Amino acid sequence: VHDVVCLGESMVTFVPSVPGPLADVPAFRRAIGGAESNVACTLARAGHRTRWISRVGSDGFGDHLVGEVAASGVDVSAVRRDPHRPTGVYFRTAGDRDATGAGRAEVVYYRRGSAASALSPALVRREELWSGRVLHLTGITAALSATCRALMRRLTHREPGRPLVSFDVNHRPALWRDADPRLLTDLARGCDLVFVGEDEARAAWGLPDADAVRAELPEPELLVVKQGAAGAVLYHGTGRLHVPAPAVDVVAHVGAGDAFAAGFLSATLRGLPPARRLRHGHLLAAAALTVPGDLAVPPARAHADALAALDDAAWG
Ligand code: KDG
Repeated sequence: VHDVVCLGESMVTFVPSVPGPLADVPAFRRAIGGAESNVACTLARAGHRTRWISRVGSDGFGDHLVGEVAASGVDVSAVRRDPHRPTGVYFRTAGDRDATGAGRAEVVYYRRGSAASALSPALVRREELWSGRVLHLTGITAALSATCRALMRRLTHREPGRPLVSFDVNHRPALWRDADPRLLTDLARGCDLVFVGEDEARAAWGLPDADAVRAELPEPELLVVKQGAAGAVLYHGTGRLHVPAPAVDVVAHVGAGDAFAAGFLSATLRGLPPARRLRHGHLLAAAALTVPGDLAVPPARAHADALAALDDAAWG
């Protein structure tokens, strides 16, 4: 049995050798990306038993992805190879900003028709999905194809015996040009634990702040609204708890949300109280924020526990 099962597409990522607009980048370094496998890898590195469920092509990029995720200690036995469709890839700028320091990072996906976009209710086995205490999903999957949307609807349908279903909204504007991101609200309503950034809630749903998100999403037992450098708010039942984030020198935001989810899930699996869960989320996010890639080495558990036990005055 696993602690956490994560389902979603991962891609080979090409990270530029130099900063600046993609049009000017002469060479790229190969890395891996994928929100759900990031969560699985981070949790595995933090000592949890995790599984990643996905599809990749029968190609070298698929070999590389599966090998890298397995090397983090994740069970990849439920990852299937598709002989007809390729592994998705994507390119992005090196930091969060363009060369002038002004614009947003550029992200270009080559994932339409990918192996993972063929994920569907018929292609995933329930015993593999439900083999953990937690099933972790993200809104990215819902944007990939009609069959992926059908799978997400199925997985977020409340039914007896299912594990705790965790959902990170992960609104990626580039994937929602032809679809209505309010679908993400419907999916979130069927989950037990939901993560969303205040900025995402504004962009995807037009909601102004954390309390407005809770008013829109009263169903999940646990709702975490992340407020960037200001911290995060946890709504649990009728409770509301804000915990500030430690100040860090940000190198790149990519992967920080996934690390936050991993930290929060780890502390939840360990039965830690609500404030500690948020703090473990912040600590793992801080590690990810200070490296250029998606994945960081999480702090040792004893060290993270000692930091999470400091009182509020030491935080924020
Ligand atoms: O959360 C990080 C992810 O955004 C990145 O790894 C790529 O999964 C990815 C996506 O679809 O954007």
